Amino acid sequence: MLQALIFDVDGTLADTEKDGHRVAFNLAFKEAELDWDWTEELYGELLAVTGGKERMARYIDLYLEDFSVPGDMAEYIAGLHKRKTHHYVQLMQAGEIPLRPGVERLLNEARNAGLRLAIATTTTPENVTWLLKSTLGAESIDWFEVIAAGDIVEKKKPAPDIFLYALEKLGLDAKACIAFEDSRNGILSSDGADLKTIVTTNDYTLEDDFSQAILVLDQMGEEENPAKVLSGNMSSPYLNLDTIKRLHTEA
Ligand code: XBP
Ligand code: MG
Repeated sequence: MLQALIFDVDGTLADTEKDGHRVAFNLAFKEAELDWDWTEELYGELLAVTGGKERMARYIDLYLEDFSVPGDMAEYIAGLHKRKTHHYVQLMQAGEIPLRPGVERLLNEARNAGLRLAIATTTTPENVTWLLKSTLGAESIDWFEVIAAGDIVEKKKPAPDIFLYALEKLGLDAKACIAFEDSRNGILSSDGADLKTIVTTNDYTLEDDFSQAILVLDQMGEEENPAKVLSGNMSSPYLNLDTIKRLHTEA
C-alpha cells in the first residue's frame, strides 16, 4: 500500500533554478568581485552537476583554467557558497518564487488522506525551509517527516544516497513510496533507490531522458490549468491522489 510521497525541491516544488539559485550565485560572484556571469543558457549546462559547490568547482575546471586563490580552493568555494545561500534565502524571504501549479493542492490532498511526506533534495537545508515558509507558512515545515538535504549524504544526485537516506529515516521500503522529480539526475537518483517516480518537467529538463518514470507531465496542474501528459496515462486534468494510487498499484 502507498504510505509516503517523497518530493524533490528544485524544479519540482518550485521553479527555483533560473530565477532563484542562478540569481543568487551571480550576486555572490559580484560581491566577491568576480566577473563570472552565469547566463540562463550557461546555467542550463552547469545543471548537469548537482550541488552548488560542486557546480562552481566544475565551472572553474571547464572555463577558468588559470583561476587560482591564495588559500585552499575548496575553502574558497565553500565561502562563496555561504554567501550564495545568504542571497538565495533573501530571495525566498522576499517571496520571489511561488510553488509550481498543483503542488499545494496535492500536498494538502496527501495530508488529508494520511499519507506521510518527505523531501529528498540536493540543495542546502535552509533553502528548503525558507521556500516552505515563504510559500506555505512556517507550520508547513512540520508537514514533512523527513527533510533530507544537501551535504547530509556524501554523494549527491544522481547517486541514490539522498533517497535511500529519506527511506531509512521514514523506516519504509521503496515499494511503499512514490518519488517526484523534475530532472535526469533526479530520476537516476530515485530510480537508483528503487522508487517509482512521477516527473514534472520544466524548461531546463524538457528534453531529459525520463524513460524510467511511471508518468511524465509538464506540471502537476489544476482544474483551470490542466497538466499536459508527456508520457504515461492520466485521465484526470491534473495530478491527484487517485491517479498516484492507481499508478502505484499498476507499476
Ligand atoms: C538541486 C541542485 C542544487 C541547487 C542549488 O538539484 O542541484 O545544487 O541547484 O542548491 P535537485 P545549493 O533538484 O535534483 O535536488 O547551492 O544549495 O547546492
Ligand atoms: Mg530537481
